[in-house]
Amino acid sequence: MPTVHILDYVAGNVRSLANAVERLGFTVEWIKEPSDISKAESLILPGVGHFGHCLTQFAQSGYLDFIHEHVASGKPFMGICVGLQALFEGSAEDPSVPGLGIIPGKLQRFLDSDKSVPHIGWNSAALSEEDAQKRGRLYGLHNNSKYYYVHSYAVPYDPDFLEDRGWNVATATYGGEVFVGALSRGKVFATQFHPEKSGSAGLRVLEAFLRGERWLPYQDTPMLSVGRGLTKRVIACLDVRTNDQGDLVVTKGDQYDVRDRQDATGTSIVRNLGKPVALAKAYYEQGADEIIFLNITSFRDCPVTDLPMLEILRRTSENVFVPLTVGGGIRDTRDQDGTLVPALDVATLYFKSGADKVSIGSDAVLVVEEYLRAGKKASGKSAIERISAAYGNQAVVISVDPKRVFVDSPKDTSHHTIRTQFPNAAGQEYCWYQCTIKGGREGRDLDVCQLVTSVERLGAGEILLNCIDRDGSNSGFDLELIADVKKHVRIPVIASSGAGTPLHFEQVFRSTHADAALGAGMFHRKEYTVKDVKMELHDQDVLIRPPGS
Ligand code: 1PR
Repeated sequence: MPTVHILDYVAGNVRSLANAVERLGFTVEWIKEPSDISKAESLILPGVGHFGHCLTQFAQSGYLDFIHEHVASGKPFMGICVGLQALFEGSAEDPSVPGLGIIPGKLQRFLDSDKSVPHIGWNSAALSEEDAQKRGRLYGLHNNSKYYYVHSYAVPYDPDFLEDRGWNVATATYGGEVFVGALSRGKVFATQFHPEKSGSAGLRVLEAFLRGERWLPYQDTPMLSVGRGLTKRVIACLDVRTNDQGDLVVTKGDQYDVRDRQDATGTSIVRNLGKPVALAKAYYEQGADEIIFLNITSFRDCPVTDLPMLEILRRTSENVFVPLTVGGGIRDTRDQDGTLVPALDVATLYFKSGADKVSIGSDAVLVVEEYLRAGKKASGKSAIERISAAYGNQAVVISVDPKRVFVDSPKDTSHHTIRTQFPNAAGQEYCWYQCTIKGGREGRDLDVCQLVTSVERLGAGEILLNCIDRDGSNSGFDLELIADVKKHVRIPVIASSGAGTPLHFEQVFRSTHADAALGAGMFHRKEYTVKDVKMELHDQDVLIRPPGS
């Protein structure tokens, strides 16, 4: 089997890239030290996280000269995400650290006045229509396909600047900004998106690079025609726990209660809706844009010894080429022998097993309480801060488990209230959203706005916004909660809890600015597929990634 070399500098999920390369029939050799680069015929430089951190690591470990040499020799080279950014002269993310300088220009941060930053999700990488028709598909890129991006900094697209220097450029549009999605000159190819996380469209691009197929014939739209820009994401969520027989199963609660009453004996049993790896694969094939696994009883177990959960990730990432998030138990923890295991090490275990993001629930609430007690002074020691410093804030999702607390008037509480269209039985029209920990078992004196604004400052990259009142209800998302949270943060928000039909997804995207929406029960019970949701959204003119693309 032909071999490709991948530079492994221990930043995030390189396992998925290796899985994708192997799936395409190529063998991976890891570059462990600079001189290994001389042996490489085809070299991939993956990258996630912080520009300055990555480039400093390359420089200190002596990689820069070898990368320059490889590129100059005219051998195939592919840069992915920060691997693309590294080719430029520098980035506003860390102006003190120079890039490789192979391409003139610098990266700028996206403006967040009109949109969420980081830019997370599926967007285009399109050549001009004229170029596409004249030359074909650059490394298999298709103007109608969507690819998975996750970054806050980008190369602004300046028409002709790069083309005049011999680069072919595919662009993407985010809000009013047009930026470089992919570019190539000679045998250098670089993508701002992650091909290994971009479903079959991404695998086609990776395969074309590995086979050295720089231009593939132009293809008319083989699938649903979609517009340019960032799509809304449809996510499938799998709540995982051990059932009464000791098997790890996907379960689903009603307002977080996952036990069914059993007949005659009256014993309650954990609802078993299927096997995690098989369900994740099925949702991927139906067109899910992301998969989330939540280990919902992690507060009882020690995740470091929770090998089955790691195994679920490893096996899923062999077949599922969209982003995987894992949550449950991401916090400083004690191993069975009493050794303290920092949250960063727990997260690292998950990243190495195939996770792209980790989701933090209970620990985020406790950290924010401490942060507020300290007069909004960050300690620098929390799991959020440490993991985002090491892996980038896009890798840190905060899962929020709120429930409504009704009051007669906003004056009756110090918390941020909303006036709801759904008063309670006592006729109270105001409510605040109370944060809970331990899977909703313990309410805290903290409201959702305090939580989300604080975690954004501490370095979180995304909010997974559940709602205990709506969970498992099939009655639709809590639009009031979602709209309110979106007003308070710039980072993306995933709407969760209550989805019962495809129309609920249309509703949440139409009436709030949610960036993504998640379903669980309706998919697990096989009432609807992810594809059903996407087709409904497409029919209603909501921009999506076409299922099966
Ligand atoms: O606190 O960091 O250890 O993380 C624990 C994680 O487990 C948290 O993200 C928390 O939300 C989750 N969790 C804990 N207990 C439960 C439970 O159900 N008993 N599940 C639980 C939360 C909520 C959603 C659910 C949506 C959509 N699940 O993920 O999938 O509500 O459901 P629907 O579409 O069927 O309505 P930590």
